[in-house]
Amino acid sequence: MEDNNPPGTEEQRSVGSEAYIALGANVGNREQLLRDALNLLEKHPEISVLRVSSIYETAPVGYTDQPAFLNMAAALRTTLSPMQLLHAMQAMENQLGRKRDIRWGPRTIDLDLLLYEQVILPDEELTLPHPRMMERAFVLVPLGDVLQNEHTLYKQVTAIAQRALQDRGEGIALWNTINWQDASAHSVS
Ligand code: X6L
Ligand code: MG
Ligand code: MG
Repeated sequence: MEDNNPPGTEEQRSVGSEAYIALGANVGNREQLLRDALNLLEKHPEISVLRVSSIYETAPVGYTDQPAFLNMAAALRTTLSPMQLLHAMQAMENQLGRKRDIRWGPRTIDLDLLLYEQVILPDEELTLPHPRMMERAFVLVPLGDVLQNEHTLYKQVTAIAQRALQDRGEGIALWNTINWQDASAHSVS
């Protein structure tokens, strides 16, 4: 029998919209918090986690007197609108103990919506694409792992990411790699 279907499940290739998010954590068990966030996203009935980046340890930017971050990125497929997805991500931040005290300060988990299909949204609550993503190596290095070659931003993002990874001054180092396909449990312990 011949298989003429493109790779991936029907859900992965056509239902809903593709979105890219950035994840960060610098308080508590940082790697576990990233994994918990991915599992919460996957558990949501209208979100599927398609691909995950490596995890990078990154020097804090903006407010520098705080612990190092673990940062990563993920490609999602979702039937939620951009604003619904943002609100779902904020609920997950709260569920994972996010407290909002110091601006740019330490956080158990930070989930940022970077891209949603080709949507351009100049809303005060949600700006798409994320207005500062192209200036932040701790976003672009992991994003380069999950963007597909065909994406309109692939060349630009991976060019900046390669330079940042080679330049030790950017303070970004590979920490660990998650094999999402083989992470069959996908459960929050
Ligand atoms: C001047 C002024 C230059 C402000 C940069 C940059 C502010 C980034 C905030 C900035 C400025 C941010 C993370 C982080 C934060 C993170 C790492 C932010 C918000 N989040 N550093 N700093 N990873 N490494 O996820 O992104 S606070
Ligand atoms: Mg952030
Ligand atoms: Mg945020």
